[in-house]
Amino acid sequence: MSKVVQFEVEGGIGTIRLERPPMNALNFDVQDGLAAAANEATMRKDVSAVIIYGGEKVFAAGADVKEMQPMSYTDMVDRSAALQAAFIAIARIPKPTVAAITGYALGAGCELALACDFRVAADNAKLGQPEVSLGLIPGAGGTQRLSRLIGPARAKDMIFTGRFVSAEEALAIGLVDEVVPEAEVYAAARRRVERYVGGPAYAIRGAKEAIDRGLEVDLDTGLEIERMQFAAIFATRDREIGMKHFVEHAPGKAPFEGC
Ligand code: CO8
Repeated sequence: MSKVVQFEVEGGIGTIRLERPPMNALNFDVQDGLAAAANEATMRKDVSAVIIYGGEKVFAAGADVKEMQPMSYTDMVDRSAALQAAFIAIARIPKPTVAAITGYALGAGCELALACDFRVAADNAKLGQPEVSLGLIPGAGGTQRLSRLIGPARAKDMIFTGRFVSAEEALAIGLVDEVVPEAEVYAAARRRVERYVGGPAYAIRGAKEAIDRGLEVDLDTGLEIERMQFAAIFATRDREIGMKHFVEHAPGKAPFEGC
């Protein structure tokens, strides 16, 4: 178990908790801990949804600049692959994921939130991709996931300027999905995903894979991914349970088994 990334499960919801005060700077240990936690969240049957949380004051202020500063080009060629692999592991958790954002979500911190399905932010949160101010560009998915989420022009504005975006603006441009008082962020994130506990896990998984993989390809290929996922779902027990319940009773509230 990593010291700087904890993984705890309660009531069917896994929480990946960053524990590197004061700013949860994402050093190599944190990056490796995130990859391990993503793997555990993926494999555990008792986990239906995942929250990524940095604590009550700050989500994460980016990669560890002090650790990166002495690195050479070849050091970074090697390390950047591991960093991207960690964030891809988070993005590929086949269950609903939500980032619970307090305080700063900057650089790789913002990119970590972008790797989740949803983002709940504190009303005083600040999000940004300030890498240009260090003479860098985003390196953990920011140029790709941010552009896909909020559109290329808004992403370019954030990335070219490096400015911090308030929670209010983030909500307006679709960078976050919900804004709540700081003290309520974790509870709001739990509320957002607890509806999936006891749900049709493989239908949700199939839908997530179809949406995420489909966004990476042309429409025709995306529709084919959807069609294959749709047909495959017919092999699940929950498909039988859900349709039988509809026919014999009414829509909704089917007693799914998660298989
Ligand atoms: N890395 C390392 N240390 C940090 C970081 C960071 N990203 N952010 C803050 N700290 C440290 C500060 O140096 C300070 O340390 P100390 O107490 O030893 O001096 C401590 O945290 C507290 O920070 P501040 O005193 O600066 O606190 P403020 O409240 O004044 O400011 C800010 C908070 C606004 C968050 C400010 O610290 C800041 O701007 N931080 C840097 C933000 C940033 O530039 N993030 C992007 C980093 S680059 C990146 O993420 C690239 C991703 C791809 C990398 C690929 C790698 C493989």
